[in-house]
Amino acid sequence: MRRSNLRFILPLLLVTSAAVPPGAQEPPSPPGSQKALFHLREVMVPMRDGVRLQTVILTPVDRQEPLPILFRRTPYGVPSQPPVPLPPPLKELAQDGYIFVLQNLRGRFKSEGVFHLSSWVDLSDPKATNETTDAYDSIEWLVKNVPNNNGKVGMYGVSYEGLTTAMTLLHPHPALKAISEQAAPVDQWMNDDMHRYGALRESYDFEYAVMEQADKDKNTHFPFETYDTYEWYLELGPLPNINAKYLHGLIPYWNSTVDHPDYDEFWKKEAWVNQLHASTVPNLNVAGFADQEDPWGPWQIFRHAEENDPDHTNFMVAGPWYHGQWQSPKGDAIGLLPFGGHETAREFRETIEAPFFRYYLHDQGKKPAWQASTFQSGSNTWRNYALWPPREAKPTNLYLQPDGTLSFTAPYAPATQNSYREYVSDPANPVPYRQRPISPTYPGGDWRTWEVADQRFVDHRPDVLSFVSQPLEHELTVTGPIAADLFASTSGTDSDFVVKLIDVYAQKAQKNEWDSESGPKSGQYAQSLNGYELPIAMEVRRGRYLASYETPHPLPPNQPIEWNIPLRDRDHVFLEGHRIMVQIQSTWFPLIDRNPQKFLPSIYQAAASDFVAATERIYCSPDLPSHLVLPIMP
Ligand code: PG9
Repeated sequence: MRRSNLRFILPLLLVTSAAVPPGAQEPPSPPGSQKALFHLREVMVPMRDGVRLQTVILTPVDRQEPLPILFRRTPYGVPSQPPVPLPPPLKELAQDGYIFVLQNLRGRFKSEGVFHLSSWVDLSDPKATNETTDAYDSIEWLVKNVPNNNGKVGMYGVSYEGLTTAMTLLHPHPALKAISEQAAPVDQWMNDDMHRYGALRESYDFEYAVMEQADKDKNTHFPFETYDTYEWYLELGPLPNINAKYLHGLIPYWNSTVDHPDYDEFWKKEAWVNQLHASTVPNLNVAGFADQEDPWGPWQIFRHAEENDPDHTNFMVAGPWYHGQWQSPKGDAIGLLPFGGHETAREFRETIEAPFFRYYLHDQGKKPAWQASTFQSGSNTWRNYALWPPREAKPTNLYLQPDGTLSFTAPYAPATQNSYREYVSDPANPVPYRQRPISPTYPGGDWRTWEVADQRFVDHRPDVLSFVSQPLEHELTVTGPIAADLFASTSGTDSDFVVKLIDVYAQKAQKNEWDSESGPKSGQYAQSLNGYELPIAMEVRRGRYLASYETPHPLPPNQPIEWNIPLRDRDHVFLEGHRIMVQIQSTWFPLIDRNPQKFLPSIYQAAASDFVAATERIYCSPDLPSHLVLPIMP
């Protein structure tokens, strides 16, 4: 990439930051007067092709005995000072005694080589280098060269750092004894950061590619001219304008995205998890149910490793967390929603993460007695499961009814034969994915919690259909994978459907809330949660990829067809008195790029005139019974 050109094209306006990974980590405390707990040494570690990677080794000052190494590999920058005081995510681990090692990936900051922002691994090519081989070579060097290490290495990290951790599973170094991948993506076309089943995550893909590839030495934030990016992306128009007006072909990942609209070899190589068929290293997978970036990957890694796990070394932890929230200091709430007095992040680190590494790297304590552990939302309780999904969970259909209600009974003939509900989806007026103004993805904080935002901000829109149940007479627990099975038609030849499963909190008269003796703070919570529409699961599918991910097909206009929309694994209790809601819409902007609603060979070549309004119908009849499948616990 001709980096200097980009600097010229975006003069002065690039807002930059270094060493601040996106996601949960709160900024490290500035160095204070406290005594450093670690010695810091920076080294350049050689890889098999001669490229050297910038690596920081933090050795505890007060430990004499040989210690295991905890290793993290990042594209976001490594510290130049020992952390003082110790940030919370390190504190719980540091108590057991570790040598912490942090390394910049190839091509980032002082590390040599080229950063590809990809997860290709070809193990059949002995000359190839990738994140799997770089981790292997680094561990080989570390165990031989770091004084006083005990020969055992662990790796962990969130998101990109989770990805580099997880990719060691494909060919682990023998000294690697335990890993914890946390929010690692596994297939960037199928899900997580960049796409959802082929539907482009426009704002994320574009803003992230700029952040990591505009400048090797920095994390770069695109200089939006407006604060409300909804307005910016709408004004931008079709996607070819990104290169035509702003990037001029200089950001490789963005170019690859628009050059490869379909699930072709480029993306299949990216899907590294398809090479994984066993639990090769003890692994604590961690996922956030409300992760706005990588909610899907950890579950795929868990399932792939389950294919062969005779020693039971493959574990899953999940909670109602935003991206990486389990590494924040407390994790006692997400957005307006308190976690019932639990400090879930601290509890996770103290009772799950630290004991996991203690067992495998210090030979102390016990192996987890469960396969999955979740912090269940709704009940606000930690739950352990011997198996995931639990066998007791019974897949149960919840039907969308033509009168806008939801029920566990299928629509019946003849009164409701061929019934449907419809709306007009207009790409010129797309549904915002969160309440405007929509600030840039990074570095602001409000991106983090949009997946739990009150959906009342759209339920009045004529292009959003809502279906809602009666208040529940008993609590209802859903544990395991959820899916939507819609029968839908469009008047166009391509279209998207977004499905949201929502927990509608009870509405009570305000007087009752203020009668409580628990004081104004809880009163405020109660008031803002009165009637709150809390998303439990949300996902989009793009019509052109219903029949094949590799070869897009036009949709038959005005003909109902089946849309299967996976809504991922969940663990949630809908409390008594709450209602269940399903919302359906066809735009989710600018999170997902607008579908022209007219079939084109590539949406990324669309012109402004290609975008047309379409009438969308959701069928709710005995023959075409749109429904959700909920894994209901007894
Ligand atoms: N979600 C970010 C990311 C991970 C892997 C690839 C691309 C982006 C991250 O937070 O690191």
